[in-house]
Amino acid sequence: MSKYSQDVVQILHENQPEYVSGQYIAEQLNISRTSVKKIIDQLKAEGCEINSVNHKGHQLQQLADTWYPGIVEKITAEQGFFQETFVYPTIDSTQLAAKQKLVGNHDAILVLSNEQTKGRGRFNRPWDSAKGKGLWMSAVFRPNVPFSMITTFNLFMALAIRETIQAFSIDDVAVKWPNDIYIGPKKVCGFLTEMSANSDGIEAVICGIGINMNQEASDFPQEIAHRATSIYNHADEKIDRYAFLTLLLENMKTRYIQFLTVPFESIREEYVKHSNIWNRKLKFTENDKQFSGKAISIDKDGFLLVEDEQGEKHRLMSADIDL
Ligand code: BT5
Repeated sequence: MSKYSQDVVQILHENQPEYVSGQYIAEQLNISRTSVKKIIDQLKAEGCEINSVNHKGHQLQQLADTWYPGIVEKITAEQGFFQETFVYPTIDSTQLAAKQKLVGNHDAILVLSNEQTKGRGRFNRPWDSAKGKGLWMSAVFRPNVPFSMITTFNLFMALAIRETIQAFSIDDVAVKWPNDIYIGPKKVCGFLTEMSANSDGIEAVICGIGINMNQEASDFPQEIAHRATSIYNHADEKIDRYAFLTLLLENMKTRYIQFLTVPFESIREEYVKHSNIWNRKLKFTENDKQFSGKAISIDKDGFLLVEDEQGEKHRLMSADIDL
């Protein structure tokens, strides 16, 4: 996409819901009206809904299912949390990119891509990251905290993600400790937290988040179709990716400040209330060990306390749980 089409999208977006004349856009960008018309046609072809009316101009109704860097940067600039934002149409993995970007600076960084060709979950499992359907992002944080605190980072982020999805879903959204967000019996989001550290302490925390926003049930690959869902499947209308991103970043910022300033204890009740693992038999896989049991509680460090079928207690830092 040319620089001018980015500029045109931005002008239309800034003026939404007003009509903007071709003449005005041409003057702003110092290009001809014919070029403006061509760019508008191209934006329509890639999926932007734009009303064009003679003698009135162009009115943006809806952006295409893609990330326009200028608009994402405007959102992050207004928020003032991330110093650097990188937006890609396609990339292997935002998590890999974020790890490369964090070297040699101290910035909070946001990496977004419209598609990932090698999205990964934990243990290198593939993460389906279809083009234009979801939010595939990695956020680099720079907390100046002791190592021992990092175990609770995930829990604060889980609440930020859950409440954002809930704002767009008509059905209940729940956290599945430690890394998933569910709607009913299906996974709508998976996230992971990785850390980079040196002898001075934590250098960065890199949070990779995959959220299924607008998939239809038939969009998921067969292997995961029975256990994956999107927010759209639980909403009255298509999810506006920019409104979603704006709210998510806001909630992440709030929860991050909370993580830095208050202990997990103060959000534990809220976390427990929104978790879907209580009062049911669960199957746990921790490393290579498997057992069935019940989740009892989450302790102050964010570890899950579990009782297996033999009555033995376990304190888990992480695990795979089958509901
Ligand atoms: C996770 O791993 O759930 C963490 C996923 C993190 C993905 C984000 S996207 C942006 C950033 N860049 C990356 O490369 N990664 C992060 P895990 O708990 O290991 O779950 C992986 C499992 O979820 C897979 O084995 C599938 O069964 C299932 N799965 C894969 N894609 C899915 C999808 N789109 N929706 C729901 N489930 C999916």
